Amino acid sequence: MIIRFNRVLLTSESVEWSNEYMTARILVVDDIATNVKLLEARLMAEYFQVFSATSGQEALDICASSQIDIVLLDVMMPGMDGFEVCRRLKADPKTMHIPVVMVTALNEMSDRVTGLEAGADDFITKPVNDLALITRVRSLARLKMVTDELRLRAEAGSEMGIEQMLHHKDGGEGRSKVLIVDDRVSSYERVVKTLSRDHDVKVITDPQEALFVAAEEDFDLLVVSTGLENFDSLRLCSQLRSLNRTRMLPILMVSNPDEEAKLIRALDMGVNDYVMRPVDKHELLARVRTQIKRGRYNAGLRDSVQQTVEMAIKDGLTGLNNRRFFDSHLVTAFDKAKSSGQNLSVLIIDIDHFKPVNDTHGHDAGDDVLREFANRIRKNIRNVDTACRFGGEEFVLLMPDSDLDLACIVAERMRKEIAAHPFIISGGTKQINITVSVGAACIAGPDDTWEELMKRSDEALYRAKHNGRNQVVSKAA
Ligand code: GH3
Ligand code: MG
Ligand code: MG
Repeated sequence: MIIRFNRVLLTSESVEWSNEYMTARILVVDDIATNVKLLEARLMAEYFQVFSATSGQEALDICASSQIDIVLLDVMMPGMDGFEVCRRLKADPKTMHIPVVMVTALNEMSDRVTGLEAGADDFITKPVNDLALITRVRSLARLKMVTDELRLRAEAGSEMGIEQMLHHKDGGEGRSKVLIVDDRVSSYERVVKTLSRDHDVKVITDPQEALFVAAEEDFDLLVVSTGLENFDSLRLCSQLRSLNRTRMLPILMVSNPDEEAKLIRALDMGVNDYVMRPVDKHELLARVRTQIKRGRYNAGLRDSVQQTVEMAIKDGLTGLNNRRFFDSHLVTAFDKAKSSGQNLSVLIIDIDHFKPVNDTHGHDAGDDVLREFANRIRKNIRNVDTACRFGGEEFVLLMPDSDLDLACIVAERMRKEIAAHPFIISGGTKQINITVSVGAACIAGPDDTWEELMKRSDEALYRAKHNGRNQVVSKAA
């Protein structure tokens, strides 16, 4: 059997899951060789790739030099103990994103809390329960894939290192917004009391309402009780994971010891972590802190990816789409129009005598004109139209489902709007008159190509300039 993993696909807005077979690279750290062998055998049976280290230093070296997805870390080791290894991994920007699971011999609460405070993402106790081990490892591996993919995307578009980019971001300290979903006072009272000291806590007893509120407001973490009286908490979690707005929101479950099966399903669904009742105050605080920190780290990465994507297709001065975007979009729009038999028109709009604007009033004034010009274009087009800055003072407008007559009407309206109202420049101290020339063309017949379409609008623009500017000229095929 191969463990089935969810592979991450990225779009500019969201991270989505799709199913694919996948494995993860796991480092097992323990000073006792038999313990290593034991874990190794269990993980390898599930087709994980297993590495091993018998000391803290060796573990740090391996993490620094190879791609490790998860570390299973023994606490009690001579020399550097597990807590210290964990602290060092989490303090190093190069390894801080690797999930660490502490393996403790004792079921000591103080050990767990020390581990979480050292930055551990989870812990399991010896003797290791197979199902818990595999489930936690799978869940962490899946989360790490999201982070890795985001890191890659964010880094690809930036000259800065990712850690530098995130440096100014809040690392999870300070007050956060936590939403608790629980319909039993006896069960949430303690959680609210514990979390209220450090966080802004809101309680919602109706899961449907909770779903709406979670989608509308910006929470850092959701704490969902498995013991909801009138609603299936797993259903709520699956709804949270399917809504775009809440897909990436960290969820922590509060569960009962006899609900292990339910918990495993929840973790498979993408729930991030859990605490068992009776809830230990310190454990809850530590887990909440870890989840919030991780959530913010990923949110920071997503923002940078978003920015990178936008930078690649937007013109910095006007905010319109850039030439690169236009070139690829034109081909798509043209093919779509052709296969559906719909019209597609193109306007090329060029500012008349723009060079003298720069020469007379300065380059900044020229920039003012370009920005205002873009605003006026934006106001005059439909949602389905695409406006791009083609280069310099030349713009194009792609109009799906529009014939040449309609394109000319829009072009004429725009031309008038530009000519009728002077442009304000130089911080409001001056105003100047601007005119534009427009060339229009429309897709024609099954043999037309996008190259021909662009050529016709270009020729029309040339005519408009040649005939004295401040006018719209169209060219039929
Ligand atoms: P025509 O009516 O024939 O279009 O004349 P024109 O002066 O508008 O055309 P030309 O191509 O001779 O000059 C375009 C000018 O646009 C030259 C260039 O300095 C200026 N330009 C291009 N990009 C920018 C920009 O981003 N900011 C500013 N301020 N000027 C720009
Ligand atoms: Mg040991
Ligand atoms: Mg010009």
